[in-house]
Amino acid sequence: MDQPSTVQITPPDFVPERFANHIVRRLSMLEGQFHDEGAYASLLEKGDTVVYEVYELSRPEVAGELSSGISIVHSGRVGDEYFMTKGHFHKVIDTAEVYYGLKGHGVMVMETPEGEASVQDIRPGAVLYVPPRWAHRSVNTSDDGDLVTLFVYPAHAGHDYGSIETRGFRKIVVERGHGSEIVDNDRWGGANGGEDAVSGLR
Ligand code: PAN
Ligand code: ZN
Repeated sequence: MDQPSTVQITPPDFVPERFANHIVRRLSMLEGQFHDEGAYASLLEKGDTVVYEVYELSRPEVAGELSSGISIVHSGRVGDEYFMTKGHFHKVIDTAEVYYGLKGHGVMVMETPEGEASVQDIRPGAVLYVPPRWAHRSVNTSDDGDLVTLFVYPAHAGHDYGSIETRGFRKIVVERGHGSEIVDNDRWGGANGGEDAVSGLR
């Protein structure tokens, strides 16, 4: 039987080796996600920079278990759009997730297959509840520091990246001269556009 365990997730005692999985996602893995394709191509030409990293305490992927870890979205932009995670629905779509802000600031961009959208602030000390059925993507809106969060989700949830890879989220987060702004994603073709693309998830 597993024994209770403790892991230090913030400095000074953070030990990366304690985490089974270290996932590193580079710019090339986010192809097609940023709205300014020209800016994406020229940034990639300069180097395949690390956009975000995840240290995960993975557990067996069965109901009853919880997976947890820390997500670190680095600071940066592709054109006017902030660095962000790929984002996903959970494969078992009626599973929720909790995020806790540890460092930096940003937002969680969320949406349901039914067309609802929500964008919530993430700051140190904030507990963000992502209910069942809501796809989620974290975005670092700071120009000079990592966005670090703790996450916990049911270990059998799984990740479904497909529909997000195709059309992105309904909302994107950009810098237009006076801080971050949430605007419509043109790839969705309007407020109600694209519902067909996610109908397979219902
Ligand atoms: C998190 C995310 C993590 C990376 O563990 O997987 O922040 O984001 P992407 O999976 O979208 O690349 C989570 O939400 N797990 O369910
Ligand atoms: Zn998730």
